[in-house]
Amino acid sequence: YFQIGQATGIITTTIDLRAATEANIVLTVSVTDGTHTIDDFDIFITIDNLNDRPQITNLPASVTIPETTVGGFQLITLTFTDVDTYVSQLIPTCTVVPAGDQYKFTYVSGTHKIQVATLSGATSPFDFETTSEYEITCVLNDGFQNSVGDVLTVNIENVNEAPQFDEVAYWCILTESSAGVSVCDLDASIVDPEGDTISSVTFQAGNNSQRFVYDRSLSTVTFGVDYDVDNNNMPTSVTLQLEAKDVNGASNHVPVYITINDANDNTCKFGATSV
Ligand SMILES: [Ca+2]
Ligand SMILES: [Ca+2]
Ligand SMILES: [Ca+2]
Ligand SMILES: [Ca+2]
Repeated sequence: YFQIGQATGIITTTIDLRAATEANIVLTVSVTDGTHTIDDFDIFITIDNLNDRPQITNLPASVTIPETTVGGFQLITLTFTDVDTYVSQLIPTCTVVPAGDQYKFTYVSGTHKIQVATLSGATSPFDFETTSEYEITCVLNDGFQNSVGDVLTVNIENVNEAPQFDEVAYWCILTESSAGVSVCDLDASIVDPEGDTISSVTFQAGNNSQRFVYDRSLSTVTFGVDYDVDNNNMPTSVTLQLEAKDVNGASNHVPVYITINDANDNTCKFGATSV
């Protein structure tokens, strides 16, 4: 903090003492004429009214949120103290580890809140399977001193996610036939985001679903009964819900629009013709 002028013997400060963190300092001054040295001269310096470090009083802390948490969720409201501040406003600088994930969090300076950032599409920025913990380190600076040790640990909790279909809907065209004869291919790809085993893929009950069968291994639909549309026996279009469920019980479903064409399977009736 101090230096002495070799020619003048005047001791002056080398820093702004508001940046000093030690109140009691001993300077040992030595003088030499080239032959003899006197070095038993101590100067005891006390810095009065030392600038206190600013503090974030409610950090360190940790919070746990599910991986489905969306933007705007408030993680913490920071509280500050500093008895001697040399800036107009205390504003923390917060950095996130992993470093590439800074965009997932925002600090609102008006309310001192750290919250989950709002991403486009209102999706959650979190994925437990990718990153399960973040560390947000915040530093307050009062113009000369920094706060220390202020970390918010954000733990991400796993949520079981349902299997996902590669399309929002599927279409299928069948021709009336006996059970299992006419077939359409949905070409559906169904995956679980966490890699869980998908335990079942079936049509939900209702709307004639018992008349149709989905084959998981081929991703095809066929009739479960002998299907006949003539005389309005059975409908020519049916919308079913194809449901996929994972081993942990999460399920998801999409509509399958089925059209059943009439086959030329009834005897024609000829009227009188003339040539
Ligand atoms: Ca201070
Ligand atoms: Ca996930
Ligand atoms: Ca998950
Ligand atoms: Ca799952």
